[in-house]
Formats: sequence, structure tokens, C-alpha cells
Amino acid sequence: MKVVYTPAHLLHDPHVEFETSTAHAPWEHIGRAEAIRETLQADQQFDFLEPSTWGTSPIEAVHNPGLVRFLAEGWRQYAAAHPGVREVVPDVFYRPALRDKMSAGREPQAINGRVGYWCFETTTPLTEGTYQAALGAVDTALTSTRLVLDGEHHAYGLCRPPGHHATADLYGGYCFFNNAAVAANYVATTTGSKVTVLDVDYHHGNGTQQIFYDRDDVQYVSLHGDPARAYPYSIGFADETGAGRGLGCNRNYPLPARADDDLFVATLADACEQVAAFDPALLIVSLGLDTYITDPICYLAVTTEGMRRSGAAVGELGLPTVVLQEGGYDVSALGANVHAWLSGLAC
Ligand code: OKP
Ligand code: ZN
Repeated sequence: MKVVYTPAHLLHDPHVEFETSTAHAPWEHIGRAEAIRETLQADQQFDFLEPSTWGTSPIEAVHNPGLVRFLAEGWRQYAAAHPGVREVVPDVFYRPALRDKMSAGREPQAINGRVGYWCFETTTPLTEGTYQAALGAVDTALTSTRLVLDGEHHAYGLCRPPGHHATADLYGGYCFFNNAAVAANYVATTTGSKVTVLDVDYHHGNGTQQIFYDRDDVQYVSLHGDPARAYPYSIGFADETGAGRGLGCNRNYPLPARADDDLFVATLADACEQVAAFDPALLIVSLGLDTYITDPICYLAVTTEGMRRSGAAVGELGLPTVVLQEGGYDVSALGANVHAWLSGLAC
């Protein structure tokens, strides 16, 4: 199987994450992608290549160009106003309700206002190299997708930073650009055929759901921790099924605490029936390994064998499949879990 990887992710190297009212070492760090790279490189079955450069137009086909501009210049503007700052986190958030009964707001010019206008939470630091790393993750997603469009049955994009929490207009949840959504939109708009994004990360991909919610050419299907208790808390419920033309093209499977291999794989089989019924020409998997039993920020209980079974269940769909890396925070098991999932897929 071809693996697309770029060292550009090393440029996104935050040292602190503000979460649950504390500052701690980031869960999302460079060691994650390096652990996956090392494990896959040790197996001859995986054939590594670097992505080509795609520029910002496929990104702006999905994201607000204002968000792209902010991510390109925000760190520099912040560093000029606040010399010595290493990572940028908003301290004020633009909430539409601030302007109830007034006309729509405009993007602030002052940098502290600007960062809170484009970011929705505090765990996603913007650093000097973040924009270049985020572009590299999109390039990785698009290059893996191109390989599958050109005839590879499967390809894996080792994207970092992840993407599925980024909405059309907002970044957050460790995500800047929505790698899977950019790739799915690229396929749908350039080939005219239907695409499914199947999201097996522990967290609901609120960004991917939002981007495609009113569309009938891209289906979004997600298994995740119940948003009644799991991040992102406000989205990912089973009754969110799409809107307008997209009604019926969004499917959520919230899972109970401690869901084990059998429950996860049985739910995935149901989800795969929805995928088969939609009949896409190509499948994009948002692969998170944070469903793992010892993941530090999740409450599911999937084992490495459950990862292999999950990959095999997706492989049984028989679809051309692009697998894109999202979360997974037990770094000691991350390489083995990705390896197990991909081996199940390709078996
Ligand atoms: C990214 B991915 C909860 C804070 C959650 C963000 C988690 C982002 C996960 N108190 N922080 O889906 O793995
Ligand atoms: Zn996750």
C-alpha cells in the first residue's frame, strides 16, 4: 500500500494546550506522526512517497478564504503585537449572539479579536510553522486521493495536523484545514461522482458534517463517543441526518462508554450498510485510533485486534479507499494500531 508522508508536519510543534482550565503538554504532538511513520516504514508492504504541492484553491473550494488568509498571516501579526509569544490561543471569542438584533459582524482588525473570530476553542495553538504544516496535511490528503483516482485500490495519507473538526469558517479541535473534506470535495467536483467520508475517530467530525450537511453528492457517516459526554459536545447526535438536498446523507452513530470490539465492529457493519446503499465511487476514511482502550482522552475500549477487524469490515465494501489520519493519543500503541487497521483493510 502506498503511504503519503511529509516532514512538513514537524513545523507544527506546540508546547502547551489549554484544556479543562489547565495548561498542559499537548496530546496532539509531532511524536504521534513519527511513531506511525516508524512502524509502517519497518514493513516492506508500505511504500512511502512525499505529496505534491496543491496550493490553496482546493482548500478555498471548502473553506472561507478569510480563514485561509488568517492562518497564513495570523501568527506573524500576533508575534509583532506580542513579541516573545510562542503559540497563539484566543482569549476572546466572537459569538454571533453578541450582536443579537444587530447586523452581522465583521472580521476584527486587531489580532486578539481576529484569532477569536476564526477559532472556536482553546486547545489548538497556532505556531510559527502551523500554516505550512496544515498545507502539508492537505497536500498529503489530495496526493493520496489522486493515487486512488489513478488506480490504486487503497492509499494511506499520514496527515498531521488532523482535520475533521475544522468547519468551513472555523479552526479548532487540533484541526486547521479539513483534510478529508477538501479531498472529498475535490473528488465530487472533479469527477462528478458520489463520495462517502466514513469517520471512525473517537470524536465526532463536526467540521466534515457541517461542510457537507446540505449536499447529496458527499455522504458523511460517523461512529464516535456520545456527544452527550464527549467532545465536541454539541454536535454528532443520531437525529442529525442532513438538510435540504442532503437530507438522509448524514448518519451519526454515538457509542456508549466502554464500547468494546464486538459492539464497535457491529456498529461499523451497520454504518457500512449505509455506505453501500449510498453507492459512492470512492470512500475516504477519517481514521482515528483514539477509540483504543488505553487512549488517554477517550472512553471506548477497542483493542488492536478490533482495529484490524474494523479495517477488514471497511475492506469488505470493496470500494477504492483513501485512508486519512485523524486522532489517536496513546503513542505507545499508535503505530501498531494504524498498522493493524490498514492490514485489515488490505487483507
Ligand atoms: C481531535 B481528534 C475536552 C477538550 C478536547 C480537543 C480534542 C480534539 C480531538 N475537554 N480537546 O478528533 O482526535
Ligand atoms: Zn479524535
